Amino acid sequence: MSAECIFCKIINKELDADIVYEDDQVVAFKDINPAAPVHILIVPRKHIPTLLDLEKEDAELMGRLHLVANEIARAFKLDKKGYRLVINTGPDAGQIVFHLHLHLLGGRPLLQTIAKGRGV
Ligand code: DGP
Repeated sequence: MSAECIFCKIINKELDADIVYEDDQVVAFKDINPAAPVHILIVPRKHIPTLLDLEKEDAELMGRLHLVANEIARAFKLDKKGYRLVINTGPDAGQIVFHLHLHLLGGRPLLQTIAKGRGV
């Protein structure tokens, strides 16, 4: 855990968030500034700043994050029409919170672009 990290604070319940899923390795909560009707952030409890900081030992954890995404997608009834996962990595991608997270977006047709922003 990192003392200054807002997602670590959410994970440790020091900061409020609308948590929709948690287990021993993963926590998921609604994005404070949603870009789609369903916009959930899926985060590992382990503080990994960016995808570039992944280590070999994190391979299984990355798989779990994706399985959790499917579970949440089904719970929010996105499994028929689908959803998008986005991982912003570093400043050029617009990453603002340096604790690895998957954006799960769905509930409306998303533009055929991989760009970040309101049109994701
Ligand atoms: P990014 O680092 O750009 O991949 O996105 C970070 C996202 O985190 C952004 O969409 C807004 C969201 N966010 C930032 N601070 C908070 C917070 O305190 N609570 C919640 N629920 N979401 C936050």
